[in-house]
Amino acid sequence: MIDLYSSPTPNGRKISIMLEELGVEYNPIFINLEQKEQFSEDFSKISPSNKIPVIVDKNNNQTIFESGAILLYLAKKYKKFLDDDYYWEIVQWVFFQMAYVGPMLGQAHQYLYYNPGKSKFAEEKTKGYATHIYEILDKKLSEQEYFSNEYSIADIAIWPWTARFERHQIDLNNYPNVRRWYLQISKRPAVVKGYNVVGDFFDIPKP
Ligand SMILES: N[C@@H](CCC(=O)N[C@@H](CS)C(=O)NCC(=O)O)C(=O)O
Repeated sequence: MIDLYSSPTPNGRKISIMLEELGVEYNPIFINLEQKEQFSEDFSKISPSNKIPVIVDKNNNQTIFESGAILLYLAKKYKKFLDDDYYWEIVQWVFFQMAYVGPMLGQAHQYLYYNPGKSKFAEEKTKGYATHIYEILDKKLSEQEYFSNEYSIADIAIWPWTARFERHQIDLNNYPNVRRWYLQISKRPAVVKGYNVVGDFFDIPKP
């Protein structure tokens, strides 16, 4: 059994989607970020950065924080969604998500969605980053169906962030290849199930 500490956010959803895709038995535990449960003494012991997601694999007593590391751990353990022949292609897109897509779109949400009007500079800067990110995603997806030869942890890492397109003010209709990929992945039963496992439930946004 794997315990998943999570919240209904892009980083949390990556892991519930992965676990659903793997068909692994897991126990989702809601960490209510609004109520600051991430700072509780117990949670701090398994999450040094006080952030979700975290997994505790009870089978071997392995605790892991950071969603990219968790995806790599699960892919390696269950030998799925990380094809050896395409290992570096997949890993580079996972790192691209971790280092650029997540941090920049996360900042865009702060300035464009939660705090509009506070800093014109930050709004323009993060809008520019969001546009750049979608241009990169759209180009790659114009060349192939997924971020690698087949559906992989790269898609699982990136997709939940694109599901927040409204918050970073991106019209998916301007990125036809991302739109095609986004809608295709939205229909996967594991994605539909993994989208809502803790906290309030939401519909998957449609462009
Ligand atoms: N790089 C981390 C980022 C995790 C992260 O930012 N989690 C957010 C939710 S999506 C969080 O727990 N925020 C709570 C806080 O910052 O207090 C990962 O990918 O796991």
